[in-house]
Amino acid sequence: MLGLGAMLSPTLPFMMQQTNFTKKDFGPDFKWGTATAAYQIEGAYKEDGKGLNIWDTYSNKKGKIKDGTNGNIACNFYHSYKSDIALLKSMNFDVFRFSTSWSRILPNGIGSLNQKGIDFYHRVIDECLEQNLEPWITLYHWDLPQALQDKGGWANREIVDWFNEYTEVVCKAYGDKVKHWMILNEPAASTTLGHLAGIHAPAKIAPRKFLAAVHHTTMCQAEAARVVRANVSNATIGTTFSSSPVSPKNDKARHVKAAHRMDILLNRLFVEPALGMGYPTEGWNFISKIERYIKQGDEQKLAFDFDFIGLQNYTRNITKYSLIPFVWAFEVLPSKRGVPKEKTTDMGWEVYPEGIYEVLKRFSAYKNVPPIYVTENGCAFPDKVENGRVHDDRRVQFFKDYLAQVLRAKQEGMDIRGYYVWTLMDNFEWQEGYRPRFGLVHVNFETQERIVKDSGLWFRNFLDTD
Ligand code: IFM
Repeated sequence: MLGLGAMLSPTLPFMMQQTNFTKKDFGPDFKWGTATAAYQIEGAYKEDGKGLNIWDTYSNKKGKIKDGTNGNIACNFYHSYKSDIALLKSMNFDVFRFSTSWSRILPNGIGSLNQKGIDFYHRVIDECLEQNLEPWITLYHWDLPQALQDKGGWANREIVDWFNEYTEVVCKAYGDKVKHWMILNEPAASTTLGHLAGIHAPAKIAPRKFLAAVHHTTMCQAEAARVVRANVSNATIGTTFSSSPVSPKNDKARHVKAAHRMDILLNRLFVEPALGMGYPTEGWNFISKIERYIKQGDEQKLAFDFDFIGLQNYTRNITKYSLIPFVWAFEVLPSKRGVPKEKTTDMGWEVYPEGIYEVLKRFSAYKNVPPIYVTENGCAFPDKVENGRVHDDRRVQFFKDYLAQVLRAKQEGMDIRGYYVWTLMDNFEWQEGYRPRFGLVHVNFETQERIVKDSGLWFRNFLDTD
């Protein structure tokens, strides 16, 4: 188990990084892709038999999403998947990472299947294969069927069976065509924001439910991976984790303690049980209460021999002590610590390229860690369309700087096998709505017109070196 000391270990100055790299420097087998999520792009929220999910319910409530929007139409990917996959191919990527919508496939979460939903992902997968792109499926990217939320959702232990049932259906449907599987997307974000901070669906501020949800999510992480192993021949199985370097505001004991807790929440809570290390509870009484939800025999089931882990990194976190009960840790926002505006993104996150190196180094240091893919990295900036072009120079620079750090980690011997951009196209950014634009492709949400941004053109050129 790594402690705060390791997390704070100094890194080489950024100036020493290689900046004139090419695709070849990453090696011939390194995979390049883009990542997406069903709810953020598909739309068609009530079409062809799809059931509602917690984000349909949440975003359609007044006042929940900052710009008053919802994901009902989103990027209309449900109808435009062919041309969107063609755009991805045109930028010379190898991999399309997408998630399946649980309630499109099983409208009530369990029980009867929606054949039209199953057919949709067959069309997406077939289109990828046709274009010589590898489809990578994420089974859960935050859109729990509403019918299951009505039964208690992630706080109900029965979810382990529900999720296994859904996983088996998806594996049986697509397992002969899809060989790369990710079980969960960023479980730390969905449990914390959904059950503790109350700003993501199902929007609970409920510490006990949070602890239950964490344990059930961790159980699902490993149990569903076993279901994939049993149902898909030659599967490569992983799951993804959000990750951010965390450091205390200063070395005062209360801030150091707060940073330790923030680190557990942001970085350790899901990977350590998956690696057979159990829950990281030391020094945090609240988290140690998770034991109440652990039944006999559970502990042995939390680990799985994943073929890879996905790491997702955007920024870093500077933490200070807070009086807020249960958490007692708060981020000192970049704007409050003098980070200049040019060094923050449209999400208010600090651009901190060294951070991706730091998390790669840290996760690589776990004993028995499998190979790592960067399954998300990207940035939102306020892009403008000018004469049919989007000159997103800051995003181009962001990718150059972060990729330099990924390469640095790889050259130091860390087993990093791929890099996937978040995200293919501008989309519904959860509680922020459509304002933050993360895409390589600009989307006009009135007309659904697409324009490949300069960053997409940069990748097209960078990846065109075979
Ligand atoms: O849009 C999200 C994605 O769904 C999960 N990872 C972070 C992205 C940017 O906030």
